[in-house]
Parts: sequence; structure tokens; C-alpha cells
Amino acid sequence: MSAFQKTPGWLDWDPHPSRPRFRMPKGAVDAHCHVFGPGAEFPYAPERKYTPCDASKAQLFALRDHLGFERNVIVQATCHGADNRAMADACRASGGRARGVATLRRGVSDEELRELHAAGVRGVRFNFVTRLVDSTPREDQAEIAARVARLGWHVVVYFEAPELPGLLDFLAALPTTVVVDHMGRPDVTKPVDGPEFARFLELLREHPRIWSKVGGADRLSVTGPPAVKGETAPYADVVPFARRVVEEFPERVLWGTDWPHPNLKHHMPDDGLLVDFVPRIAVREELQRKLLVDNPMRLYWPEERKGAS
Ligand code: 0GY
Repeated sequence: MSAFQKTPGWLDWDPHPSRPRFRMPKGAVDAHCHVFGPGAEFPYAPERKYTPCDASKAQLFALRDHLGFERNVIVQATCHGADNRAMADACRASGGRARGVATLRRGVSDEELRELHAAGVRGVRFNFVTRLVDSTPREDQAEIAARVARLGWHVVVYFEAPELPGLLDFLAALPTTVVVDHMGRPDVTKPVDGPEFARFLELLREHPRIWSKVGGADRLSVTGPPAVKGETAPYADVVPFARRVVEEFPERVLWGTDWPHPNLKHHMPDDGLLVDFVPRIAVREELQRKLLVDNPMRLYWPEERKGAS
């Protein structure tokens, strides 16, 4: 049992996801997921904005195997602040099958960076979503980015679409590959050809260093999941957005389940159904392989790609 009281109304992850119908390419990577605690072993951070249910590394690895993934990229969740122990522990325990993305504060020691790198961390996340974090000065983030660039890491950014104009210069100046979470969180009730999403696509066109995750359909969707568990074609409203990004930038897209799905208010997705979303946004085998295997391997396990075509 957790030593922490969950945020009221918290939705727990689905313990019985269906098996995906989609046959994933060999070596697929779930490139966006988290671990939460367990709180009794890895306490949640005092500055957190929510207290989740526990979601341990063993549960994450069981889900990986059930869904048919071979690897995970574990993104530090804000409920752990800049205490990366739970995420790093999961990476270390994975036998090389998980890499991590950390949260760092300015002043992090070289020794801590070396330890995180040895655990498998290859990126730092800057979060601009104010319901999740207090803001961090841009100078701090710029300094952190310069330090992790020397380790060959990249920067992951999480923001919502209305914030993009104010971030353009900052993102353009970052010295690393930059990965945007959840397509910059478009409002999917707006047209895919409208000015808001055009701004995001323009960002990727102008900056070949900027990548996008195209997961988070459960989070972005307004139409939601199907009424009957196990039915196909959920999250129809997100499909045109994700498909557009995959087809225009096939070498710079990543996908992940987002398990254990923090802060969902209306429903908890069936992770098997979420995997079945992939062939609707990456409609050809070649695109599926890039999205699920080639791109995440290039970014997170580049040493295994040496000599690969
Ligand atoms: C996500 C999205 C959310 C939360 C976090 O680190 C986090 O707490 O990323 C969210 O609430 O939108 O990508 O998991």
C-alpha cells in the first residue's frame, strides 16, 4: 500500500488491457511512459501538483511484454520533481531495455549527471505546463541544456499549443535535438489545416533538429474512446493531426503509450486499444517501423545502430 493519499478523483491505470490487434514491428519502443513510485520506496516530491496511484517498474515491464514492445523510454513524471531515483532505478533494472529522460535543476552536479547517464538517461525534460510545475527561469534551462548537450543528450519539451509563440526563440536556440511532447498539445476541435496547428508544423519545417511525439491521443481527444471496450477506432479526432505529422516528418516522430496516464479526468484508456491507434496514423509498414523502431533507436540507443543502414 502506498504511503500517500491519491489526488481526489484520480483514475488508476487499467490492470487488464486488451492485446493489440496490430502486429508491431520487431524491436518496437514505447517511447513515452512513466513510473510512479511506488511511494513507499520512492516518495513523491513535496512540490508535486498531484499524487498518483503507484505504477512500478515491474508493472511497466509487464505491460511492455503484454503489448509486444521490446523497450521503453521512461520520462520523469512531475510528481517526482527533480528526484530521478524511481525513473533511474527502473532504467537500471531493465537490463538495457529502458532509457530515461530526467528532470534537472540548475546546479546539478557533474557526478549526478554521470550517474544518470550510466543508468541510461539520455534526455532532460523542460515542462511549461503550469498545472504540473512551477515555472523555471529560461536562463536555468539554457544552462542545463548546454551541460547535457556535452553528454549527447537531447531536450524534451512539454507545452500547450497557445504557449508555442512565446517559446519559438527559446526552442530555436537550444543546442540539442528537441522533442516536443504530444504534438505540442493541439486543440483537436480546431481544423488540422488551421493557423494553430500550422504554427506547429512550421516549427518542424524550419528546424530539422525538432522532433515530435505523436502519442497522447487519449489526452488530446474530445470524442474519446469507443463506448464498448475492445471496439476499434478510438480517438478519431486526433488521427488527422498525428497522421499529418507522421507523413510529413517520418524521420522525426516517436510514439508512446503514456502509461500510467497521469491526470486523465474522464476515462482511462485500454493500452491495447491505444497500440491499435498506431496503424491509423502510420498507415504503411515503413512508417510504422520508423515511428516505433528506427527513430527511437537512433535517439536513445545510437550505439546499437552503428553500421546500420
Ligand atoms: C504526460 C502528461 C502529463 C503529466 C506529466 O510528468 C507529468 O506529470 O507528463 C499531463 O498531466 O498532461 O505526458 O504524462
